[in-house]
Amino acid sequence: MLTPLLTGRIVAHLGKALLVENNEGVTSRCKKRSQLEQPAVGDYVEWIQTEEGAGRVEKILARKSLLSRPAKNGNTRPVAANLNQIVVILAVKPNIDPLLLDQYLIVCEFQEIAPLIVLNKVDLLDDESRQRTDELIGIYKAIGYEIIEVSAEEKTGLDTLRARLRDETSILVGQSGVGKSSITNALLPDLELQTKVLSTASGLGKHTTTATTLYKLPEGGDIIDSPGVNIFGLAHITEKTLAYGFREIRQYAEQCKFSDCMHLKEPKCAVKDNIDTGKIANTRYLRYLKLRGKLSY
Ligand SMILES: Nc1nc2c(ncn2[C@@H]2O[C@H](COP(=O)(O)OP(=O)(O)OP(=O)(O)O)[C@@H](O)[C@H]2O)c(=O)[nH]1
Ligand SMILES: [Mg+2]
Ligand SMILES: [Zn+2]
Repeated sequence: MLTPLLTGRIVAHLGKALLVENNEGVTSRCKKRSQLEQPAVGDYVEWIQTEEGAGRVEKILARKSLLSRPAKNGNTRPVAANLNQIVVILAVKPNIDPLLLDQYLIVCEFQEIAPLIVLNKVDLLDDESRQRTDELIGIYKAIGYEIIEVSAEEKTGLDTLRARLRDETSILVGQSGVGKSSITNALLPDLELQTKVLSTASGLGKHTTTATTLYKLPEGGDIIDSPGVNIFGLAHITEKTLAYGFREIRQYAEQCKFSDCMHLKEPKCAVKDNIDTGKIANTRYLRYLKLRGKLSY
């Protein structure tokens, strides 16, 4: 019997199994054809049904973008496909890790995926942490990054966030515990329902953020909740190209005397000059050096 090819989208990656949602919003637990490359959440696919609620992914349709993370032996593993926004979640607790923040932003710059920074747990801010946080996020605002303040707990700032997520496909990233799942929950009134659908299909019995999962927003658009690990490193980025990932460094690099200036000790370096004028934050420059050191190692 000839089984018809169906279209669908991968909405969760559960280790061995993939959850594929069809055009009617029904999910099936699928394997992939053995020769097929690794699919990612967000991929549009062609698949066939092999039994009730189960199937096999046959083909991955052309991707608009792909976010990967480093895997064993210098390989990369796809995390999410067809994104157009990366939402970096910061929180008062755990402490903000600016080096990790910069790494996420570097990936956004290289992949030309729009970044959005969200500061969660603002309900926990006191005078001292407010001042410390303002100093840090002020640096990012000054170079054009948008920062939205929310509290998933007290449900503040969520309308502003909703407006920025509408009609986009966004992945939420950040350290474990910053509140990615809590924000996802707060944005989805029917998350319980969506979770149930996924849990039944996955057979896991409960929702867990060990799996990257895509949810549909009621206003339109999708958000992908991912596990809180450092999910993407600096794959494909070299010492020579790193400066491109720091937008303010990139801006001044054009004015350096040498076109291959690394902004270290070269004469007439516009980057170093603008650290002195305060146009480039020294803390960002120091992290550029630190990451550069890591890449050369
Ligand atoms: N006070 C406060 N606590 C929050 C807020 N948002 C989340 N939390 C708490 O922070 C903890 C971690 O939240 P999660 O949503 O599980 O964090 P996550 O980023 O999904 O973590 P991983 O799945 O491990 O990556 C939970 O105990 C939440 O209740 C907030 O706005 N304010
Ligand atoms: Mg989570
Ligand atoms: Zn320079």
